[in-house]
Amino acid sequence: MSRPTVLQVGRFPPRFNERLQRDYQLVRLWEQKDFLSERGADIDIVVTSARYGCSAEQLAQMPNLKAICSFGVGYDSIAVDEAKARGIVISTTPDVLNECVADTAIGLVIDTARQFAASDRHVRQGKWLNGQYPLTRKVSGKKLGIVGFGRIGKDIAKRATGFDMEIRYHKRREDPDSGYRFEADLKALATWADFLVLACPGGAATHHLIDAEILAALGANGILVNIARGTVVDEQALVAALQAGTLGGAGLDVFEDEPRVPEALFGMPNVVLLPHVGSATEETRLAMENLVFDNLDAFIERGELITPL
Ligand code: 8YV
Repeated sequence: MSRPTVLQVGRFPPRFNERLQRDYQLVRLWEQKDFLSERGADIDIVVTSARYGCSAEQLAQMPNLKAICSFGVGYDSIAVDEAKARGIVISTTPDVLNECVADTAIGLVIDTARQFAASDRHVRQGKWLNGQYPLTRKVSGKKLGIVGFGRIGKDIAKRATGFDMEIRYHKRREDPDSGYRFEADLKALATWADFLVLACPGGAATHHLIDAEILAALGANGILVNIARGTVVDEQALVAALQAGTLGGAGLDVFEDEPRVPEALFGMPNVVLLPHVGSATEETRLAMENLVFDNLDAFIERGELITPL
């Protein structure tokens, strides 16, 4: 393909923006808001992210679109069915972020159970001078349920074995080669688990999978950790369970309406709130960027993606 026109849906960090601008014939959608309605037919390739996505409405405005290269592993914000129906290929950035996201999951398990973030606040606010921080919950040797057992879920399990945890997982179909115990019934997994970690894709199929019933099953000593998508959890039910003390705690990297986080959670010491930073390290974000460019270049040169969906 000779010099295709690439649409960049939203702003990335400067290094990423500059490389796109330098190496491609680029349209920045946030700078030319009417471009799609006026000249959408010019666009050959979309560069987007799990955050910005590419909607069915946007797709309809780009009749000559051939490929979508997305930064991130999640694709719930991309109109995948509409794209596939038109033969538009999609790439994401799988694998390169597994380790950092799995590290974040384990970090949240530890921080939520041991309340390190709240203990840190205790020190900073001078409260240690008036007394010890209350006792918290042990992590090692506990029961860990993992919901979604793809590459990230397996990396979480691998790390948890180092903490002598007993591990079971739930997904749509059993993975007989995984070496871990499958639990077909999500409620039974939540009842069994001390920690329930969500590592499944977002989207319609998992919307509010974790509802009031599952939270009640996890119980007053149970901890929920979400590094997947905010939409997987019924956030109102989560807030209610934490307020009522019927759920032991929550470690959350993702929310239903980011960057808005329910203020009711702010004062809770048994809740850890992260601003969607699972993959946000220098090393991993560079690897994700490079994979976007590798996909773009492979598609422009050979009409093939390296990591197609
Ligand atoms: C990023 C993510 O925050 O990969 C994903 O699906 O949610 C994260 O790694 C996201 O890609 C940034 O838009």
